[in-house]
Amino acid sequence: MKKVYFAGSIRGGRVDAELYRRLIEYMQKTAIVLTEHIGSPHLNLMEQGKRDMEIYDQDMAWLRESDILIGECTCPSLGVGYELAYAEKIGKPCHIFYDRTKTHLSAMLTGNPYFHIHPYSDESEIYPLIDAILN
Ligand code: 6IA
Repeated sequence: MKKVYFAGSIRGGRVDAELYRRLIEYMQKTAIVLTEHIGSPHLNLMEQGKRDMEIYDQDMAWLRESDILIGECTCPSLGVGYELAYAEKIGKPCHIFYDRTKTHLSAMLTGNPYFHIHPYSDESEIYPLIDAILN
């Protein structure tokens, strides 16, 4: 089974947390999702300090361990942007999903041919694409 690093906004905003949870649950049928906490409704966003260093170290280790990064980028997140750049640097394939009816993606992503970008206008379009990516 492929190891997926799923990236989604945390401090950038949790409006899409439920969507992340559904996507993660779906991917877990055929893959190992290293970052399943991204879909958790219980993250404490205000926690600060030393723990951030552990989060960073753990996430970078998971990213190096992963086979592929899948990001949901409708809700802009500095952390996800950072992860995408790091993933490119270490050569991990990156698939980016965003709802084209809700946002315009950064030119730093759409302008970089390294990234596989999948705009969608309905969530149902995502699932067959995930099937294709994970097989
Ligand atoms: O800038 P953001 O917080 O929106 O960045 C989100 C991205 O950074 C996600 O794709 C995660 O992989 C990573 N990330 C950011 N915060 C955490 C985290 N914190 N735990 C794991 N990965 C994270 C837990 C709660 C925290 C706010 C104290």
